[in-house]
Amino acid sequence: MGDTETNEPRIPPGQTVTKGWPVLHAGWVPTIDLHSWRFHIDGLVEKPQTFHWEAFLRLGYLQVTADMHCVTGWSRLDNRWEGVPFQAVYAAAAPLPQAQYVLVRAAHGWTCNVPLRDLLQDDVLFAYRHDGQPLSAEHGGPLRLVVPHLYGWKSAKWVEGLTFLEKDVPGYWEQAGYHMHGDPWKEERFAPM
Ligand SMILES: Nc1nc2c(c(=O)[nH]1)N[C@H]1C(S)=C(S)[C@@H](COP(=O)(O)O)O[C@H]1N2
Ligand SMILES: [Mo]
Repeated sequence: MGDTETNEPRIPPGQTVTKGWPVLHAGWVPTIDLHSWRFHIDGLVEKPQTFHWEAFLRLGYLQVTADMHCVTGWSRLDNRWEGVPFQAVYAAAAPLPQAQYVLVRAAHGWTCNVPLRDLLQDDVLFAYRHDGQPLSAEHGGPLRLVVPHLYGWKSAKWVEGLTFLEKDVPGYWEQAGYHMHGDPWKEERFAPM
């Protein structure tokens, strides 16, 4: 004891802990073949780039244990993610100084927007394993983004690429009225009226 952090709440306001792992997404689960899988980086970068699966995995490795908070009200605790750290992808992307936001692109044209400073936190990764198992297709396999400190909809499943931008542009749920940032501790669920 004597640790000041023990008094910090573990669960953000308005959330309820779930034991299972709900599956939540718009549209259908895509079938993705690793041989034809590609990851594209474009926008405000020194040079647009495309990675195949092995090249992407070679960028780095990170293991993170983190809670997941869905805006619909459930929280799943202690998810053990393994994957490629965002910071390694950032370094490979060589974004230009004007880049401040990222539009994350996923299967079927689904997108979400995230400020670059949020993605650059130490625990943000592109995950291909969860709780010691390969990430299943329904949970975003072969590869999903994980941004633990924002609501789950910023953790894009079936990621296909990143577009670096100077100005923030709304993604799929953000166009439908969800918050541009999505901090569960501030209950940034919906765009301010
Ligand atoms: N491509 C894509 N990623 C997505 C979504 C989506 O609709 N499409 N939904 C998000 C939402 S709202 C949440 S809460 C999490 C849920 O992840 P899970 O289904 O693995 O629990 O995925 C996020 N990633
Ligand atoms: Mo969600």
